[in-house]
Amino acid sequence: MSDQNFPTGTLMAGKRGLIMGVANKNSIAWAIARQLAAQGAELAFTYQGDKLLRRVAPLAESVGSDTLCDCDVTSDDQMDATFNTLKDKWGKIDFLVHAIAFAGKDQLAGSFIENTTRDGFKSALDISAYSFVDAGRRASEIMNNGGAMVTLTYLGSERVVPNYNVMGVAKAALEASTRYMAADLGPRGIRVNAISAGPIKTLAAAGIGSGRHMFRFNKAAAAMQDHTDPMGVAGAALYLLSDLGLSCTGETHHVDGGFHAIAMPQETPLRESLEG
Ligand code: NAD
Ligand code: 0WE
Repeated sequence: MSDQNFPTGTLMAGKRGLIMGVANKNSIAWAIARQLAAQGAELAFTYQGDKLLRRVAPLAESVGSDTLCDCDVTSDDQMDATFNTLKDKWGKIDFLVHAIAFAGKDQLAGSFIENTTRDGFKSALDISAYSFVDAGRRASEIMNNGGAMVTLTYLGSERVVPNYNVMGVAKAALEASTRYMAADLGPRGIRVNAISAGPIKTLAAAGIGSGRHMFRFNKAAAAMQDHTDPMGVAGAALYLLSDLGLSCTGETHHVDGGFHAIAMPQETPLRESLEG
């Protein structure tokens, strides 16, 4: 991250919301949480199991949050408990951040057509796409008119990225779900958008085959010839979740240094960086 000073202000003053998907300080959801907190938001967090509570609890505390819910999105009981907790504590909420994705490691390598199993497909789509529909429905039931939701997606939904495989299919479903959710909730003034981030070094991006090549290629081929800064993703989330985002809904907004806009990069920087 280029610097840790998230612009302060009052864009989110009086607004309350749930952040799903913080695993550690490198999580995209954590950059978003800090930016929202710096603009006055009151936050609640979910975490995936006891192992991550040790990491998430001190982060939550550092932004003044005392609401942490153990929530594996494949569990209806834990989803019920999470949203009941919010209802009991706050009554209403104003925003939801969804930054959750998972596919089995065996599904994220080699040939898509050969390696994608029925169970692998189901689980990737369940955790990475249905969970936004499910959380979005539950959130909408306690959301003030004028609220907003954001999810995180990746270009592998639109174009082929080697090894991203079934996750690309799940992200395509997530983006389509964003549009249908936007249509359903639009009449209530609730906006639903997705941010398509470029590659960022998080837990979810660690240990992927071809990771070094991917980060280097993305930097070289992006319009800005640099890595995606999570602060830019956090800034986009602030825009979409605050009243700055009025009338923007059903959108997939790219924050990737312009990588998505380039069909063919200039030869020189690409060759230098691929050889270097
Ligand atoms: P991360 O590992 O920090 O976050 C992923 C989160 O998903 C973790 O907190 C993990 O606990 C949670 N999760 C996975 N399975 C879950 C389940 N069954 N129930 C509840 N939570 C579960 O990594 P990140 O890169 O910050 O990922 C956040 C989002 O951003 C993901 O949707 C990812 O696809 C998306 N994204 C990441 C990148 C990147 O390069 N890092 C780029 C574009 C989009
Ligand atoms: O959405 C993601 C990654 C999501 C992800 C990561 C893992 C790693 C560990 C989902 N499931 C798992 N399962 C695991 O077992 N990104 C956008 C980051 C990412 O992942 C890639 C990428 C990029 C970019 C995988 C292959 C190619 C590119």
